[in-house]
Amino acid sequence: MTEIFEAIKRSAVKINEAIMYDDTGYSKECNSTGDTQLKLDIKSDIFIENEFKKITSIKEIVSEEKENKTSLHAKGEYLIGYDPLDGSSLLDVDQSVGSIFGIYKHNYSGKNLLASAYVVYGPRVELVIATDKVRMYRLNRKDEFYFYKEIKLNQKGKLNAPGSTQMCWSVHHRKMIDDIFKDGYRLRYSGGMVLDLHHILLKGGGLFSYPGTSDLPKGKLRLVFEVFPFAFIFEKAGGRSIDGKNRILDLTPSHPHDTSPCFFGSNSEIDRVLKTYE
Ligand code: P6P
Repeated sequence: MTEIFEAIKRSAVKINEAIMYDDTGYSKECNSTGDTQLKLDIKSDIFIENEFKKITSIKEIVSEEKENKTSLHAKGEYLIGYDPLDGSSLLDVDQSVGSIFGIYKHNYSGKNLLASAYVVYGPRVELVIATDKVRMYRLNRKDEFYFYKEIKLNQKGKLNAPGSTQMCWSVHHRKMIDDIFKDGYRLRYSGGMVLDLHHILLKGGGLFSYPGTSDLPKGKLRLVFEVFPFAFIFEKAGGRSIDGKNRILDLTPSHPHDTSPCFFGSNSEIDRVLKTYE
């Protein structure tokens, strides 16, 4: 699997340079969800696919930017689901964005997720890889990633990142979010999942929520490319991730682009969600 992480590092350097200096405008294409694609969405996806093509242990990949799976090497053992540039709609306001990767075997279910990783393109470029533990790396002046620290969550945090359209929240979800703020939690929400979850992970805990709402009953975030990889990371860091009732990693999507309501956090905050949603 090491060669996969090395490929992610190489693509991260190229994507970061493209973010810094290339055209942040829209292309004439749409992705499978009907979102108009940024030129950088397409470019990032190509960088990553070209790196993964070189690795014979990868059997198949599926990108958030493409409807269908791409077969690579018939004898490969790994399947990779990835979001090449999550939060790219924030690039025009110079907001940190990221790439997310899930490395699976057999199929794209939560129980078959072997490892995950994400890259944050911000003032620095930071890479987080979760296998047995969660390890964070930073990019140096020579475009090399060096180990910086292990990430661990406390039992309880101080940050609250409430996603989705508030006018579409259920009554019980709104009360839970309000109660958390009444307990003194700080609002930290950028609209970019990678930065918002990275923030909670590095600050030791809290709650990120993207619930089912009246406009999006199954939530907005995609299981294979976004939710499973971060659920794996939060659990390996000592936290948890649920859909309001079930453990996220116990879920099996019927389609790679399936979405799910999702909550990521420290144990204390996830217990609070379970009580609210039971
Ligand atoms: P909302 C970005 O478009 C994204 O997919 C995630 O990165 C982010 O967490 C979410 O959407 C934000 O959605 O509805 O809160 O603006």
